[in-house]
Amino acid sequence: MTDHDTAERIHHRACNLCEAICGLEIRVTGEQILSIRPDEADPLSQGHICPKAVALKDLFDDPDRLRKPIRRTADGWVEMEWDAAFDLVAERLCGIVEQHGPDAVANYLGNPTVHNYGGLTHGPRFLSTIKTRNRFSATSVDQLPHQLLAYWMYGHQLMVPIADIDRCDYLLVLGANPMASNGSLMTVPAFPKRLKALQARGGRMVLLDPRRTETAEVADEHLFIRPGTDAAFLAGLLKVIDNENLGDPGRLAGFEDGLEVALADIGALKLDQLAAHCGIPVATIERIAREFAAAPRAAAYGRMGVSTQARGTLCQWLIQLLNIATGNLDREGGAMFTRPAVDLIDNPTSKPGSFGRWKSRVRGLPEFGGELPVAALAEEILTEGEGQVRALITVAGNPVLSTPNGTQLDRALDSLDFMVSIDFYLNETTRHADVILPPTCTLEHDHYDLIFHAFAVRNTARYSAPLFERPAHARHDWEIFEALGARIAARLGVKRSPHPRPDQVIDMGLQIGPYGTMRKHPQALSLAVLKAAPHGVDLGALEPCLPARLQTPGKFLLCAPPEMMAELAAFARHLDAAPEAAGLSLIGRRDVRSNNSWMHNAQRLVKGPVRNRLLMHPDDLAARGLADGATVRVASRVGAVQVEVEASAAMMPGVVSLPHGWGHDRAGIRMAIAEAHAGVSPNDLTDELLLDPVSGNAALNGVPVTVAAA
Ligand SMILES: Nc1nc2c(c(=O)[nH]1)N[C@H]1C(S)=C(S)[C@@H](COP(=O)(O)OP(=O)(O)OC[C@H]3O[C@@H](n4cnc5c(=O)[nH]c(N)nc54)[C@H](O)[C@@H]3O)O[C@H]1N2
Ligand SMILES: Nc1nc2c(c(=O)[nH]1)N[C@H]1C(S)=C(S)[C@@H](COP(=O)(O)OP(=O)(O)OC[C@H]3O[C@@H](n4cnc5c(=O)[nH]c(N)nc54)[C@H](O)[C@@H]3O)O[C@H]1N2
Ligand code: SF4
Ligand SMILES: [Mo]
Repeated sequence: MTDHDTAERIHHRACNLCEAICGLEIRVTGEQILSIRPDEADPLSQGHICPKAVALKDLFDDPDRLRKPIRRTADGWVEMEWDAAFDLVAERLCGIVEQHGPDAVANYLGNPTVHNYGGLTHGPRFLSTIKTRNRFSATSVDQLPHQLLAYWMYGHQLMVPIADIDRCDYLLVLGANPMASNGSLMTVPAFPKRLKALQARGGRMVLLDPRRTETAEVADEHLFIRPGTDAAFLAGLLKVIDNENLGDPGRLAGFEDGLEVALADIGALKLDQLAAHCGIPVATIERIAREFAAAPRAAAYGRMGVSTQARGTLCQWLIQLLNIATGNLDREGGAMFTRPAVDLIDNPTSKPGSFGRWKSRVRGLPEFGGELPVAALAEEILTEGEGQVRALITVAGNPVLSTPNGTQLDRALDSLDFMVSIDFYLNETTRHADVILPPTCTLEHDHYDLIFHAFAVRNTARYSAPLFERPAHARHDWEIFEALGARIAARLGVKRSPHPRPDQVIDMGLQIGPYGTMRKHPQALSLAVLKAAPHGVDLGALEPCLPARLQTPGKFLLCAPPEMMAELAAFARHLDAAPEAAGLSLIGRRDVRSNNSWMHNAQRLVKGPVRNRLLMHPDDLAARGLADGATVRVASRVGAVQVEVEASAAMMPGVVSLPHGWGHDRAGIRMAIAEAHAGVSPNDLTDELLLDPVSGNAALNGVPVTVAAA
C-alpha cells in the first residue's frame, strides 16, 4: 500500500438519494469508508442529514450489488463481458424493432434517473434511438399533475412553484410528510429547523392528512381529511375567499388570464356539499380560508397524498389558484419560482412539455412529455394486436413494486420476448430481464443535481467529484447509454452526432446559466468555480420573476385551462351524485429509513421493529373483531395481501395505511437482507384502473379495500 492508500482523506459531496440533496462529509482511507457526517458548510442543507446517508457505505460495500453484466441462461445467471452484453442487447432489440416496429420496444425510467445527472444528460439521447411511443416512467405514479399544470398555466413543465418556507407566515400543507420524506417538489433539507424558524417568527403550519403523521406532530394544526376528497376542501377555501372578497391577486392581476372565470365556477359549488364530501366542517373551511387570506405571506403546498389520488390534477390546480387568488404566487414568502445555476427552462435545449399528442393503444390514456401513464404498461404487453409491446428496457426502476397492480405487471414481464435492465440489483423487476447491465454506484461517479436545485427553497449550486475512481471493469450509466445507443443507431441507420460528457454538459449549462461567465454575472459560474467550492455556493433567496419568466404565449398566467374547467364540471356532477358506500380506504406511508423499494438491503436501515405493517384505527379493528398484532388479509379489486395489523389512534377511522417498496419475497431476487425483511407490497392492492382522469396519474391513495382476519 502507498501512503495515498492509507492516508485519511475527507471528501465532500451532495447526497443523491432523495430530493433534499444534503451536503455530506465522508472520511475514507483507501477504499474504506470511515464515516459519513453532515457537511455543516453546505449553504442549503445547513448540517442536516438523515440515516439513509450513512447507508451509502452499505450500498458501496454491498456484496449483492451487481458489478458485471449478467445474462439469464437455462442454468441460471452468468456473468458476461461488457462488449458482448452490448452486442447481445442491441441485436435482440433491433431484431424486434425490425420485425414488429419501434412501438414493440417499450421503456420504463425509474426515480433514480432524476438523481443521477448522467441519466439526464444521456438517457433521453439513448432512448430516442428507438422511436417508440411506449415510453413510461415513475412520473405517472408521482408528480405528473404538477408538471402538467406547470405546462398549462406557466408554459413549462418544470415551472413548479416552491413554497418559500424561510420567509412564509402561513404554510398550508396537504398530503405531504416532509418529516419522513425530507420534502418533495420542495427541496427542503433541514425541514424541522426551517419549520421551527417559521413558528418562532409567529407563523403557522396547517396540515391535512388522513394520518396524524410525524409532520402533523410538529404542525400548529392538523386536520383529518377523507382520502381523495381534498379537491372539495380546496374548492371550499376558494369559494369563501371569493364570497367574502378576501382575495387580492395584486400585481398578478396585470398578466393573469381566466382567474375570474375559474372562481365563478368554483363559486357555484355548494359549501355544505363540499364540507360533507371532505368531512371538514363549514366553519373550519371558513376559518382556514380567512387565516390564509389574512396572512401577510402564505403558501399552499400539496404532495403525494394529493397528487396520487383520484383527483390529483384538480387538487394541484386548486392549490395554484389559492396562491394566485391571494397574491401569494411569485411573492416573497409565498409560492415562488427558482432560478437554478443550470437553468432547464431558459435554455436552448429546453423541453416545455406536450400533452395528448398520442394515446395509449389499449385504453387511450394521454401522452405527456413523450410518455404514457405507467398504469397502462401491463395491458400494452398483455393485449395482442398491432403495436403490442414485446420488449422492455428498464432503467433505474422497480415498477413491479412501485406501480399499481404489480402482480399483473409481474405476469406481463414474464411474457416478454426480451427485457434488459440497467440496474445494479437483481430485484422484483430485473429478475424478469434477459440481461442486466449494472452501472457504477453513486460514490464512483461525479454528481451535479440538475433537477433538485431547480425545486429548492433557496438557490444554491454544488458539484461533487467522484469519491472513488470507477474500477476499470465498471461502466457509468451514461457510458452504458452511449455504448448501447451507438450500436442500435448503427443497426437501425439512425444518425448520431457526438455528444459531450455529462460534466461538459454541466460546464456549458453553468456558463450560459443566469450566474454564468457568459452572462457576465459577478458569480461567474463554471464547473471550475464549483470544483473549487466543494461545499457548494449560495446564490441567494428566491426572487420574484413574473411575468418575465413565464413561458406561455404573451406571458400570461393561464388560470383556467379548458381541461381543468371541464374537470371542475365533472367534479360538480360527482358531488351531486349519491354519496359512495363507506368502506375502508387504503393510503401509503413513507419512513425516514426507507427509500422507495431499493434500500432495504442495508441492515442498518431495516433493523428494529417491523415497519411494513397495516395501521388501522382501534375502532375499525374492534368492528371487525381483530386484535392489535394479528395477521390480517387486506383485499382490493385486484388482489390480496396478508400482513400484521397495528392499532393506531393516529389513523383517521375508515382509513388504513401501508408503506410501499416492500414485498421482497418474490422468487429469484438477490438481495439477502431485503429478502429477510420481505414485507408485502401495497401495489398488489392498488388498482391500474384507478386514475386521475385528467392526467392518467395513478391513484395510489384512497384505494377501496376490505380487511378481515387471515
Ligand atoms: N425516507 C424517504 N424519503 C423519501 C422517499 C422515501 O421513499 N423514503 N421517497 C422520495 C420520493 S420518490 C417522493 S415522491 C417523496 C414524497 O414525499 P411526500 O409526499 O412528502 O411523502 P409521503 O410520505 O408520500 O406523504 C404523503 C402523505 O399524504 C397522506 N395522504 C394519503 N392520501 C391522502 C389524501 O387523500 N389527502 C391528503 N391530504 N393526504 C393524503 C399520507 O398519509 C402521507 O402522509 O419522498 C421522497 N423522500
Ligand atoms: N403504493 C405506492 N406506490 C408508490 C409510491 C407510493 O407512495 N405509494 N410512490 C411512488 C413514487 S413517488 C415513486 S418515485 C416510485 C419509485 O418507483 P421506481 O423508480 O420504479 O422504483 P424505485 O424503488 O425507486 O427503484 C429504483 C431502482 O433503481 C435502481 N438504482 C438506484 N440507483 C441507480 C442508478 O444510479 N442507476 C441505475 N441504473 N439504477 C439505479 C435500484 O436498484 C432500483 O432497482 O414509486 C411509486 N410507487
Ligand atoms: S434527507 Fe435525503 S438527501 Fe439528505 S441525507 Fe437523507 S437521503 Fe440523503
Ligand atoms: Mo417519487
